[in-house]
Amino acid sequence: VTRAYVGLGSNLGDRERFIRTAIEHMNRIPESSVIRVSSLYDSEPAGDSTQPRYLNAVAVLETELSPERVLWNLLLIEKRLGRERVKRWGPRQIDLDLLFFGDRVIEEPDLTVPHPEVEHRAFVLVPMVELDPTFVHPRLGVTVGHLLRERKLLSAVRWKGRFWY
Ligand code: A4P
Ligand code: MG
Repeated sequence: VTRAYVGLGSNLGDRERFIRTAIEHMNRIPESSVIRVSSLYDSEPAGDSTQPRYLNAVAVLETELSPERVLWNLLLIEKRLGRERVKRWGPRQIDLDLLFFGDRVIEEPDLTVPHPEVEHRAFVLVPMVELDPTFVHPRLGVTVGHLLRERKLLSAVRWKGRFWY
C-alpha cells in the first residue's frame, strides 16, 4: 500500500462543495481510501492572476493501485464534476493533481511525479506541512517543511478552517 498525496483546487462556483464532493469520489476509488485531509486554504491564483482566488487542500490517499491508475481515476472525477477545460492554469471547478506517490519519481509523457510545481506553491506546501512536515520530496531530497521555510511563500495563503472529514 502506498500513500499518495493529492492536491485539490477550485476557483469557480461553490468551491468548498466541489472539494468536498471530490473527496467523497476519491474515497470510492477501488482499492483506495482517503485517510486524511488538510485544512482548507484560500489562495492567490498562480499563473493567470486575473482569475478568481482558489480554495485548496491536500488529501492523503492510501492505495494499492499504480500511479497511472490513480491519475486515471482522478481525471475521471474531474470530468464527473463537470470541469470544463478552458485553458492551462486557468479557472476551474475542480483540479486534482497527483503531488506525490510515496517516494516514487516518475517521468512519463502523461505523468510527472512529484508534481513539477510543488516547490513553488504555498497552496501545496502549507497543507503538506500541516499533514506531515517531515515528508521528504523524493526528487529534491529535502522535507516539505524545509521547502516551505526556505522559499518564504507563506503570505500567499489564508487558512480557511478545518475540513471535517
Ligand atoms: N499530468 C502529468 N503529471 C500530472 C500529475 N502529477 N498530476 C498531466 C495531475 N496531472 C498530471 O492537466 C493536464 C495533464 O497533466 C493531465 O491530463 C495529466 O495527464 P490538467 O489538470 O488538465 O491541466 P491544468 O491543471 O490546467 O495544467 P497543469 O499544468 O496541470 O496546471 P496545475 O499545475 O494543475 O495548475 N493557483 C492556486 N492558487 N491554486 C491552484 O490550485 N492550480 C492551477 C493549475 C493554477 N493556479 C492555481 C492552482
Ligand atoms: Mg492540473
